[in-house]
Amino acid sequence: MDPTVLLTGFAPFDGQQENASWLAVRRVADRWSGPGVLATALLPVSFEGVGPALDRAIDAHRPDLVICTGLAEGRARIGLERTAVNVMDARIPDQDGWSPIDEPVVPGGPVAYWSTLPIKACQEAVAAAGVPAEISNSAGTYVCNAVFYRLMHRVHRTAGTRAGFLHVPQATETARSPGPTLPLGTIADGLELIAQTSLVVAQDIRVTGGATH
Ligand code: PCA
Repeated sequence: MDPTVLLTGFAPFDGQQENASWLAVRRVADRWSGPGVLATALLPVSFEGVGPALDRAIDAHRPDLVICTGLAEGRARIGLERTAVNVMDARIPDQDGWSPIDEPVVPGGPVAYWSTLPIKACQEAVAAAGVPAEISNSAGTYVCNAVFYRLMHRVHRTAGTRAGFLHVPQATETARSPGPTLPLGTIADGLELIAQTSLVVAQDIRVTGGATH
Protein backbone atom coordinates (compact mmCIF):
# COMPACT_ATOMS: atom_id res chain seq x y z
CA MET A 1 0.00 0.00 0.00
CA ASP A 2 1.13 3.56 -0.67
CA PRO A 3 2.66 5.21 2.39
CA THR A 4 1.02 8.27 3.92
CA VAL A 5 3.20 11.18 4.99
CA LEU A 6 1.97 13.82 7.44
CA LEU A 7 3.84 17.11 7.26
CA THR A 8 2.97 19.83 9.75
CA GLY A 9 3.88 23.52 10.08
CA PHE A 10 3.18 26.16 12.71
CA ALA A 11 1.02 29.27 12.78
CA PRO A 12 2.76 32.67 13.11
CA PHE A 13 3.97 33.61 16.62
CA ASP A 14 5.94 36.27 18.45
CA GLY A 15 4.29 39.07 16.45
CA GLN A 16 5.15 37.59 13.03
CA GLN A 17 2.77 37.84 10.07
CA GLU A 18 3.80 34.49 8.59
CA ASN A 19 5.55 31.33 9.67
CA ALA A 20 7.98 30.00 7.05
CA SER A 21 7.42 26.43 8.24
CA TRP A 22 3.76 26.44 7.20
CA LEU A 23 4.44 28.36 3.97
CA ALA A 24 7.05 25.77 3.00
CA VAL A 25 4.79 22.84 3.94
CA ARG A 26 2.09 24.25 1.65
CA ARG A 27 4.58 24.53 -1.20
CA VAL A 28 5.60 20.90 -0.73
CA ALA A 29 1.93 19.87 -0.77
CA ASP A 30 1.33 21.80 -4.02
CA ARG A 31 4.07 19.91 -5.82
CA TRP A 32 4.11 16.48 -4.10
CA SER A 33 4.43 13.71 -6.64
CA GLY A 34 4.99 10.81 -4.27
CA PRO A 35 5.90 8.31 -3.20
CA GLY A 36 2.58 7.85 -1.45
CA VAL A 37 0.13 10.43 -0.25
CA LEU A 38 0.98 13.67 1.52
CA ALA A 39 -1.29 15.15 4.20
CA THR A 40 -0.61 18.44 5.98
CA ALA A 41 -1.72 20.12 9.21
CA LEU A 42 -1.30 23.61 10.59
CA LEU A 43 -0.52 23.54 14.33
CA PRO A 44 -1.13 26.28 16.91
CA VAL A 45 1.76 27.77 18.89
CA SER A 46 0.08 26.64 22.10
CA PHE A 47 1.60 24.31 24.68
CA GLU A 48 -1.87 23.02 25.57
CA GLY A 49 -3.42 23.04 22.12
CA VAL A 50 -0.63 21.56 20.04
CA GLY A 51 -0.91 17.99 21.37
CA PRO A 52 -4.66 17.64 20.63
CA ALA A 53 -4.18 19.26 17.20
CA LEU A 54 -1.40 16.80 16.36
CA ASP A 55 -3.48 13.88 17.65
CA ARG A 56 -6.41 14.90 15.43
CA ALA A 57 -4.16 15.00 12.37
CA ILE A 58 -2.61 11.60 13.15
CA ASP A 59 -6.05 10.06 13.85
CA ALA A 60 -7.41 11.46 10.59
CA HIS A 61 -4.55 10.37 8.31
CA ARG A 62 -2.93 7.33 10.03
CA PRO A 63 0.49 8.30 8.60
CA ASP A 64 3.50 6.01 8.18
CA LEU A 65 5.82 9.01 8.42
CA VAL A 66 5.27 12.21 10.43
CA ILE A 67 7.53 15.22 10.06
CA CYS A 68 6.70 18.29 12.11
CA THR A 69 8.38 21.58 11.20
CA GLY A 70 8.77 24.96 12.87
CA LEU A 71 10.57 28.25 12.43
CA ALA A 72 13.93 28.96 14.07
CA GLU A 73 14.73 32.63 13.52
CA GLY A 74 18.49 33.13 13.45
CA ARG A 75 19.35 29.75 11.97
CA ALA A 76 20.84 29.66 8.48
CA ARG A 77 20.20 25.99 7.67
CA ILE A 78 17.41 23.46 7.84
CA GLY A 79 17.94 21.72 11.18
CA LEU A 80 17.40 17.98 11.44
CA GLU A 81 16.57 17.76 15.13
CA ARG A 82 18.11 14.77 16.88
CA THR A 83 16.28 14.78 20.20
CA ALA A 84 13.10 15.95 21.95
CA VAL A 85 13.32 16.65 25.69
CA ASN A 86 10.61 16.43 28.33
CA VAL A 87 10.66 20.05 29.44
CA MET A 88 8.82 23.28 28.70
CA ASP A 89 10.75 26.43 29.56
CA ALA A 90 9.32 29.37 27.63
CA ARG A 91 11.25 32.55 26.87
CA ILE A 92 8.10 34.19 25.46
CA PRO A 93 4.42 33.40 26.14
CA ASP A 94 2.64 31.04 23.77
CA GLN A 95 -0.51 32.15 21.89
CA ASP A 96 -2.60 31.57 25.02
CA GLY A 97 -0.31 33.79 27.08
CA TRP A 98 1.20 30.84 28.96
CA SER A 99 4.93 30.73 29.79
CA PRO A 100 5.68 27.47 31.60
CA ILE A 101 8.98 27.29 33.44
CA ASP A 102 10.68 23.92 33.89
CA GLU A 103 7.50 21.87 33.55
CA PRO A 104 7.37 18.45 31.89
CA VAL A 105 5.68 18.10 28.49
CA VAL A 106 4.36 14.73 29.66
CA PRO A 107 4.45 14.26 33.45
CA GLY A 108 6.27 11.01 34.22
CA GLY A 109 7.46 10.60 30.62
CA PRO A 110 11.05 9.69 29.70
CA VAL A 111 13.64 12.46 29.77
CA ALA A 112 13.98 12.44 25.99
CA TYR A 113 13.22 10.68 22.72
CA TRP A 114 15.40 10.32 19.64
CA SER A 115 14.13 11.29 16.22
CA THR A 116 13.52 8.14 14.19
CA LEU A 117 14.23 9.86 10.88
CA PRO A 118 17.49 8.81 9.17
CA ILE A 119 18.87 12.27 9.94
CA LYS A 120 22.38 11.73 8.56
CA ALA A 121 21.13 10.27 5.28
CA CYS A 122 18.69 13.17 5.04
CA GLN A 123 21.44 15.71 5.67
CA GLU A 124 23.53 14.18 2.89
CA ALA A 125 20.62 14.04 0.44
CA VAL A 126 19.70 17.64 1.11
CA ALA A 127 23.28 18.90 0.95
CA ALA A 128 23.79 17.06 -2.35
CA ALA A 129 20.89 19.07 -3.73
CA GLY A 130 22.59 22.29 -2.61
CA VAL A 131 20.22 23.02 0.27
CA PRO A 132 21.93 24.05 3.53
CA ALA A 133 21.11 21.54 6.29
CA GLU A 134 22.62 20.47 9.59
CA ILE A 135 22.10 18.07 12.47
CA SER A 136 20.77 20.02 15.46
CA ASN A 137 21.22 18.65 18.96
CA SER A 138 18.53 20.79 20.56
CA ALA A 139 15.07 21.79 19.37
CA GLY A 140 14.89 24.26 22.27
CA THR A 141 12.36 24.16 25.10
CA TYR A 142 9.45 26.01 23.50
CA VAL A 143 6.40 24.75 21.58
CA CYS A 144 8.43 23.10 18.79
CA ASN A 145 10.25 20.86 21.22
CA ALA A 146 6.93 20.19 22.98
CA VAL A 147 5.21 18.99 19.82
CA PHE A 148 8.29 16.95 18.87
CA TYR A 149 8.20 15.28 22.30
CA ARG A 150 4.44 14.63 22.12
CA LEU A 151 4.86 13.20 18.62
CA MET A 152 7.58 10.79 19.68
CA HIS A 153 5.71 9.88 22.88
CA ARG A 154 2.70 8.95 20.79
CA VAL A 155 4.38 6.98 17.99
CA HIS A 156 7.36 5.35 19.69
CA ARG A 157 5.44 2.11 20.23
CA THR A 158 3.88 2.09 16.76
CA ALA A 159 6.06 -0.24 14.72
CA GLY A 160 6.77 1.13 11.29
CA THR A 161 5.87 4.75 12.05
CA ARG A 162 8.80 7.08 11.59
CA ALA A 163 8.76 10.56 13.04
CA GLY A 164 10.90 13.60 13.63
CA PHE A 165 11.18 17.35 13.65
CA LEU A 166 12.81 19.98 11.43
CA HIS A 167 13.52 23.62 12.17
CA VAL A 168 13.62 25.97 9.18
CA PRO A 169 15.22 29.41 8.81
CA GLN A 170 13.23 32.55 8.13
CA ALA A 171 12.03 32.74 4.52
CA THR A 172 13.71 35.40 2.37
CA GLU A 173 10.28 36.46 1.11
CA THR A 174 8.75 37.09 4.56
CA ALA A 175 11.71 37.77 6.91
CA ARG A 176 10.96 40.56 9.35
CA SER A 177 14.38 40.82 10.93
CA PRO A 178 17.93 40.93 9.62
CA GLY A 179 19.73 37.63 9.82
CA PRO A 180 19.96 34.47 7.81
CA THR A 181 17.18 33.46 5.43
CA LEU A 182 16.52 30.88 2.73
CA PRO A 183 14.10 31.28 -0.19
CA LEU A 184 10.81 29.45 0.39
CA GLY A 185 11.40 27.28 -2.67
CA THR A 186 14.73 26.14 -1.22
CA ILE A 187 13.17 25.33 2.16
CA ALA A 188 10.44 23.37 0.36
CA ASP A 189 13.09 21.49 -1.67
CA GLY A 190 14.74 20.47 1.60
CA LEU A 191 11.51 19.35 3.28
CA GLU A 192 10.50 17.33 0.22
CA LEU A 193 13.87 15.58 0.00
CA ILE A 194 13.87 14.80 3.72
CA ALA A 195 10.40 13.26 3.48
CA GLN A 196 11.35 11.21 0.41
CA THR A 197 14.65 10.07 1.95
CA SER A 198 12.86 9.07 5.17
CA LEU A 199 10.50 6.89 3.14
CA VAL A 200 13.23 4.95 1.36
CA VAL A 201 16.29 4.79 3.67
CA ALA A 202 15.69 2.08 6.25
CA GLN A 203 19.03 2.26 8.07
CA ASP A 204 20.74 5.60 8.71
CA ILE A 205 24.30 6.10 7.47
CA ARG A 206 27.32 6.53 9.75
CA VAL A 207 28.83 9.98 9.22
CA THR A 208 29.59 12.60 11.80
CA GLY A 209 27.00 15.20 12.66
CA GLY A 210 28.46 15.98 16.05
CA ALA A 211 29.28 19.28 17.68
CA THR A 212 31.94 20.15 20.24
CA HIS A 213 29.72 22.79 21.86
N1 PCA B 1 8.85 27.91 16.20
C1 PCA B 1 8.74 27.88 17.65
C2 PCA B 1 7.32 27.51 17.93
C3 PCA B 1 6.58 27.64 16.65
C4 PCA B 1 7.61 27.80 15.62
O1 PCA B 1 7.43 27.84 14.41
C5 PCA B 1 9.79 26.98 18.30
O2 PCA B 1 10.87 26.82 17.72
O3 PCA B 1 9.53 26.45 19.37
